[in-house]
Amino acid sequence: WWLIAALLTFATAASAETIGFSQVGAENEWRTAFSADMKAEAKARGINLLFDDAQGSLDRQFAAVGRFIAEHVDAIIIAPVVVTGWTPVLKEAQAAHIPVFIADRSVDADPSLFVARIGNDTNLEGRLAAAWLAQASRGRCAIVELRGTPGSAPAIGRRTGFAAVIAQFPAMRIIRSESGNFTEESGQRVMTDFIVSTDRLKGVCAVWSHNDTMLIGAIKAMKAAGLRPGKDILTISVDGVPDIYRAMLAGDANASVEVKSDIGKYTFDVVQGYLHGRRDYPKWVVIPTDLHTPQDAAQMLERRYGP
Ligand code: GYE
Repeated sequence: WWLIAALLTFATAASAETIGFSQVGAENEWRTAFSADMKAEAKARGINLLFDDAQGSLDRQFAAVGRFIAEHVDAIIIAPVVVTGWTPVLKEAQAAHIPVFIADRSVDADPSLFVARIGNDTNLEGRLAAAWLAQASRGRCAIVELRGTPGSAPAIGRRTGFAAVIAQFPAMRIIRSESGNFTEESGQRVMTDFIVSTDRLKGVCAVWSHNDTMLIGAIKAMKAAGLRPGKDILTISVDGVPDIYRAMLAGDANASVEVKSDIGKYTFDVVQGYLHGRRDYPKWVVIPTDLHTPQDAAQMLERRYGP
């Protein structure tokens, strides 16, 4: 019997997949929730996950992917910091016959260099945000914009989508726009500058932030200046993290476009399906998105993160 047991152990060990995952960093609550979900999902599926946190550095990402290739992993998942620069490293993986999957953010590279991207529609997020604001402001609004990390897919897509919709409304315009790098501190700092440079947001009707976390920082800056976000200044942001629902319930925020962070299941379904022989995946496996307001903030908090 020990022979059978030994063979069984060997068979299970041999079938456990080793998958490398190069993650952007840990810049905010959305990102850390995504990392935690990927780890939990890999564990539940018996995947040996090699996790690398690039701390926002593209060079660190390239180095991590290089290591995964050298270690002959079964597959590589990349959540790219920025869209550019990926061709050489993707070609290296292809030459080593290791399939690559792009998760969350997109890349600007020949699609034949990766199997599929599993991720959200950042342009749609920008359009949804602008459509909400057009309604809430009746199409008249001077906007300050907090942008995400320069060169990152969500900063590009959200800005473009938002701009396309407000272009339909002659009385809606962006009067200030600055990057807050998707972090709370930068969001707070940039908003403090906006408050000074616009004489305490005089005439400003809304803050549009490429993510919730920067807006949380901006809310702090506005409150510190005696302004009333969520009341005198409309807010609209993206992600749907717990803190934004709490801010909505406190009356400090008005709306957020949800981007799911528990996307490990979507990602590993595709990666494992591919490793087991499925070949009919589209290049883009879309993760759906929707918009939430104080009306359903309590439900959202409960649904996603427990009481
Ligand atoms: O919105 C932001 C994070 O790529 C969708 O990155 C993601 C974005 C998310 O830093 O909070």
